[in-house]
Amino acid sequence: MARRIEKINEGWELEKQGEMMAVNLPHTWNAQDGQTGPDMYFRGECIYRRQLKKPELKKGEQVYIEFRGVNSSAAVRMNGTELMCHDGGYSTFRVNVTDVLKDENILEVLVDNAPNDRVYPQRADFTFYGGIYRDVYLIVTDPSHFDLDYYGGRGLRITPEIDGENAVVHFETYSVGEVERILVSVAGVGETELTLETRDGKTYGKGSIALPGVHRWDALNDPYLYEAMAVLYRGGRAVDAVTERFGCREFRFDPKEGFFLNGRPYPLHGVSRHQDRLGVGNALTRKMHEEDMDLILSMGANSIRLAHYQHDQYFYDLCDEKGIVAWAEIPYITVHMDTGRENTVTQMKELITQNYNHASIVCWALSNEITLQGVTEDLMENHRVLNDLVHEMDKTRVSAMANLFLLETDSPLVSLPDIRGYNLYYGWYVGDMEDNDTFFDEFHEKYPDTAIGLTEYGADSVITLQSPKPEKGDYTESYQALYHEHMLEMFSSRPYLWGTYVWNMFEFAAAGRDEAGDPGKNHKGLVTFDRKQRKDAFYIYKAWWSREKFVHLCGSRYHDRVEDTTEIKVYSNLEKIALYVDDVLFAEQEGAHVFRFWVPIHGVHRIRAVGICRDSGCEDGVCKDGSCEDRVCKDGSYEDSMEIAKVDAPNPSYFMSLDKVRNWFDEPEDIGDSKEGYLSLDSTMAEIQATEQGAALLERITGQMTGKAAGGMGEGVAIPEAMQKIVARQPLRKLLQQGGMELPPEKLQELNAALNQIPKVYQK
Ligand code: GCB
Repeated sequence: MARRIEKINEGWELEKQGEMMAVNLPHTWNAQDGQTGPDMYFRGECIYRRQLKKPELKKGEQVYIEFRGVNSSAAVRMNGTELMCHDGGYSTFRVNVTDVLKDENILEVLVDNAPNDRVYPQRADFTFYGGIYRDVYLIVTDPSHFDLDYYGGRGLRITPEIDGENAVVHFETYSVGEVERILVSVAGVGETELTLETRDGKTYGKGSIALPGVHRWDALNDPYLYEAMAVLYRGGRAVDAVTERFGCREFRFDPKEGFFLNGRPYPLHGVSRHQDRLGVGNALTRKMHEEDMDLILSMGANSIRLAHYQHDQYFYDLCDEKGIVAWAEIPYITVHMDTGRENTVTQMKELITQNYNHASIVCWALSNEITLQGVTEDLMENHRVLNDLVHEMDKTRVSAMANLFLLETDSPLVSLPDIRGYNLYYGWYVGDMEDNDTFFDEFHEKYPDTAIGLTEYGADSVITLQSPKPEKGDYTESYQALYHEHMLEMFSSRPYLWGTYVWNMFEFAAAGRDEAGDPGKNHKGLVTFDRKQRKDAFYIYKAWWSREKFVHLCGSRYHDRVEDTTEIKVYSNLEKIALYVDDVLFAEQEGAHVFRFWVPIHGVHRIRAVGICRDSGCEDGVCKDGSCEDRVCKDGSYEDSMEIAKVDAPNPSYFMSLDKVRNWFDEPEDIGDSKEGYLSLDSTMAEIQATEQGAALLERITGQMTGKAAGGMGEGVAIPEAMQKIVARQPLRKLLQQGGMELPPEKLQELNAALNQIPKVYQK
């Protein structure tokens, strides 16, 4: 009865710039050049071509080709006839090819990832890999079938409604062709026949099934899914069927107490995920999706922001199955285009239609950092349209937005969606880590009735870079770890935050970037781009979030150490750590999450940290009676070890070339002498701004600087009033460095000398 579905990933030919090559799908033509930056990757049109034998068809049967993701635009041709065009690189679309089918056919897909002013994304901090990078299927259906033409959906919408211990599940079906009846069943529960109504050649079915004693989808605790099947009958026969899983859960966002799931507080401990990986681009296999999910779960996260676009259906399926609470969004990002509204609407309709039944998804996000170039009336209107669309299409979830840190908290845009989040990078691009705390304290005080979350935060690190004196902007694994230690502490005392999302779980390609000697990538990942190395920061999250007991020694890649006494830092979710140096007990420490030891070194040392489990029956890391939750400690194996060595000179591979970033062991640049009582490069922005001449000088400099921040994303940005407080505390010298202004020493001296002509004014 069911439709016939065949995956047609094999045997394609790619025509790229006049050259032909044989490829299998999923495929991207930017797997290499999209990851090496800066900005050199091929963006243009290529053609994928494949022969297709006509399947055996019974009378009236329809043939569709289903594409699960083609970036960014696609035109589908069969035997030279163009059948459809699709704009948007992240959603499913289908094309009905029945009328043009011959015995032997040529299927051609013209794929284009060239820049334009119509399709989002156009400007963002990630690579827009071109290609047919997700699966392609051939579908044969009866002339009567669940609708395959409506925004890539599956023709079945499932809406559970919970009332205490019980639930009612509402079903809506959309179908075409002659329909006699539609039966819907929930496995192990029951069956119902839908009420049908036919309008404009389509049949709409409606009905409900009661679930007494409903088994809730309770995220990681119990991600229970029901399975529903809808069967369409014609002429007394079942001719088409679809199955979908669904989950029953209640959730809400409380401005004071954060996120609630099934009536209980369930703070969302999240990470963001970009889908690509090293050498593969966005053309992932299922195994790769599974590996990503396993890494996220093993760190203890319970929520994922699936940024910045619709992800593979398979990944939302994994979220449902594993119990992850998911944030879904469209790639309406960075810079608003007056000519792009239609595309935002289509992408949102596709996102919701295709993903409505996923229990994991709790919100539909309208945009990300869309106000980089300010808030215009057209931008506002675009958001109103999207917000209304979300509410019209889905009464069970909320609309959301991820705001740029520069967006004033009193902007009407901030209060437009149901829930809101800010992307904050204090402690990385601007300001200090503590500015994150202040931001939320002030926001919460000013808007106590508004639910607020942290939709992005992070710091870059390249795994080889190490420092005993980590500093913002040094790209070391050490600074990244410190930064995240702070953020976790900060969250722990702000229970009103509905969720927090690390940017990013994985390193990803950002062709516009050129940082830390590894161009084309964003290095904020807690895990490397190839998924092979977990950075130290990964383990501070595990220490706070995961119940799987472990001990992790930080700095295992910081082998050669110049300091006489070195810091040995341990992350663990156990309460007591014993540290051994060269197999002799050095010290024991009780605490939580972070354990710091200061160890004098000379020569080569073996460092071993042993976690001591306090569960009943356990003693000194040994679970005597096997009562530990995962029983691992019964053999005392909560431990980690590493080797370090005292050396005379710093190992140059631990730091970046000096022209890129200053390091802990560098002398500060010689900026010439500075007169007391006069401004200098070490004066704070506030001190400089307080003088008329200083302010004028600053205006010239900062104008050049903002364009350089965040891989060029900052072009055309003005720093609004709200930011000034944070900027004001920074010495100019530091700001120049962090803003990416690499001034040669003579320029620095010149600038310092100019400032040194200006007397300081008294400042409170
Ligand atoms: C952001 C953007 C994200 C960037 C990130 C960064 O705020 O939303 O796309 O990758 O900053 O690393 O700068």
